[in-house]
Amino acid sequence: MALDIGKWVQRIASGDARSIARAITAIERRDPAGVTLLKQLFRLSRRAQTIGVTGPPGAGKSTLVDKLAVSYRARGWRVGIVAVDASSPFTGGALLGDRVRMQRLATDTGIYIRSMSSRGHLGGLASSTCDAVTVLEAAGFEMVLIETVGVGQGEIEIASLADATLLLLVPGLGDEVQCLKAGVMEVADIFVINKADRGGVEIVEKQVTALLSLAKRKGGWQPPVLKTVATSGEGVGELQGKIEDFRSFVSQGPEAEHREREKWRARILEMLRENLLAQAVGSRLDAELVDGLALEVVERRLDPHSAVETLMHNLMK
Ligand SMILES: Nc1nc2c(ncn2[C@@H]2O[C@H](COP(=O)(O)OP(=O)(O)OP(=O)(O)O)[C@@H](O)[C@H]2O)c(=O)[nH]1
Ligand SMILES: [Mg+2]
Repeated sequence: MALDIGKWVQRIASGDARSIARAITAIERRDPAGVTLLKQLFRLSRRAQTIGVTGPPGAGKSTLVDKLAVSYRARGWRVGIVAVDASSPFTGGALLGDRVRMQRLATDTGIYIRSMSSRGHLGGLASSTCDAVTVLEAAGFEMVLIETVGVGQGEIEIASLADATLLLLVPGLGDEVQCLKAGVMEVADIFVINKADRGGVEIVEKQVTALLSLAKRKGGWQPPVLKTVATSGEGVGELQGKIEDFRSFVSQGPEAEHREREKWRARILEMLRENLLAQAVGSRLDAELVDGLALEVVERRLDPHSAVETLMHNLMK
């Protein structure tokens, strides 16, 4: 059946959940219709506030995101949730958990939940997530919560694209806190120690505070370290207060005007990079040549830099 883009756009704008779901599926599949759709949706969309929630598997991200969503909803906001790879292989039952919460929240059209797989995004996971946010913005959602497992670089990048990024930690992480500082520590605006009802909270708190005191933040924002019990909602109100504080800090900062432009600049260049690569790999790049070069690199007859030079030369011809 031929798709009427105009009708599709209209239905999304009216908030129709099935049309939104189809749009996000088209984005995930890199369906060309998805791009046509996105162009029209972008002009309709009004910027939503985005909050990235990241952290290790099972830290309580979904539970906290639900609590935040319900609370923002109670303030009259329409809230979208994008959970990237909600069914992490580490925690198994997460998918079932997501179904249960979808049932609970699905009766309210002011809340929309969507899971996206982190696998198989040719065009880049961050791009797909940004596009999904555009769809939700066009559908009138004013707040979008983005949940990612803070493991891969791509996931960390997504969380860092949000207006505010929360990093969830839990007691008993031990040495993992040390590992985390490599990538996620830098992008987190607010640190949340969840499962504060469990023992060992002070230890994580000390570790995080110690790490934070070493890093001087750009713009002078000192990321707060908060404690929550996502299951009971304890500390969630305070967390929302800090999110608000951070937002006003950013909006009053000297780089406030540039921030948005810089964000889009980086996004556009990243999209260009993805496009150029897709084009090269798709049509003009000789797969056999790449295989041959890879083999030469394996056998140490060629270094990877020279291999790329050969490919560039080949593409420019
Ligand atoms: N005791 C305690 N349990 C919690 C808390 N928050 C979440 N949990 C439980 O921890 C488990 C994992 O919670 P999720 O919200 O699914 O965690 P997640 O970080 O989204 O997990 P993945 O998406 O699979 O990485 C669930 O059984 C929750 O009920 C908390 O504050 N205290
Ligand atoms: Mg989850």
